[in-house]
Amino acid sequence: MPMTRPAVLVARAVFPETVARLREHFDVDDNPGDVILGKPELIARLHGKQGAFTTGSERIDAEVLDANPQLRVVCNMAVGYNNFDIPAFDARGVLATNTPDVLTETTADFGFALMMATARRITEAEHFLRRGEWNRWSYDMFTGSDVHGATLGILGMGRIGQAIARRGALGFGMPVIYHNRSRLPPADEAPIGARYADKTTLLREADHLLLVLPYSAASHHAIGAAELGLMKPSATLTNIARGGIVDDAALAAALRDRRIAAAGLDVFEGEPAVHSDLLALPNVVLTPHIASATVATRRAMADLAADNLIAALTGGVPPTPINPEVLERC
Ligand code: 8YV
Repeated sequence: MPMTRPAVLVARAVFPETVARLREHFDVDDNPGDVILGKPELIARLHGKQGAFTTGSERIDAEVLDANPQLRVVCNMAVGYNNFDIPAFDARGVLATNTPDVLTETTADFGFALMMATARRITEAEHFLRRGEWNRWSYDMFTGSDVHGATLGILGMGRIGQAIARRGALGFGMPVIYHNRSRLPPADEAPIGARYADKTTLLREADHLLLVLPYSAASHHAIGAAELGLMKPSATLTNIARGGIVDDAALAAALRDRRIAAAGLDVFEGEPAVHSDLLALPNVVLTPHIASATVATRRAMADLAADNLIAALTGGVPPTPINPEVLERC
């Protein structure tokens, strides 16, 4: 009698090689047309599936899990997992996995690039040139603020935050100040000269502030009008973490009134929609959630999500579980 293979859903289009690899182990229901599945379609497509390969766009909550009690594991192709209701996973013994580490350096490169583009007004200047408005040099044309030697502020000092701090301290001679739920051990602070501070001090002292903290109810609108009001008028703010950490309407008002100099945003509240006030402003660099988007890193993320799915459903040890305590029930 042939053994029945587990069935899995690959919720979004991914590398054909990843799907082919999953087909070696599973009956795969994939989504090559990359249709975004609303909750009813997601629930329906998960029927009969033991596993799922998801991205940040699929919300997996109690309703989805209860409608699919056969589901044993959901593997996110992302390090962030605010699209998962982890207590609901825990309560039902469903394993959740993510893709840490493989995207750290790539995401840090992008965060630094976005901060530099923001400080040096690169996209604003490019739009000016493309509009055909460049007809002479002038002493103050697109003057921005220096990155080298400026104070780099980091809110959320996890793996990506530390990778950005290394770039700033070692490559650009930036004093680094940070705030995080927990302070780094001295051995991690010392090589980059990172100084731990309370959030108010961080906001007051940073010349370039980068947000690299996970989204949760606690970090919702961690940067709003009051926080922006503490920042230097010459400061920049860069968000590569998650939409919702910044109050986008308050940020747009602060940028419009030049209460801070500029912002770089890769993530937005309610993305892919972008607040219309932000779209109208010149002093904000806007990118469509691409911080991890290099070919090699997206491939590594897909491979790691697939490794997790295969291990979880074939008796192996998933490399990067979020809630390992449920593993024995998987
Ligand atoms: C993903 C991300 O591209 O890993 C994360 O948390 O934000 C990005 O790298 C996105 O979440 C799609 O899954």
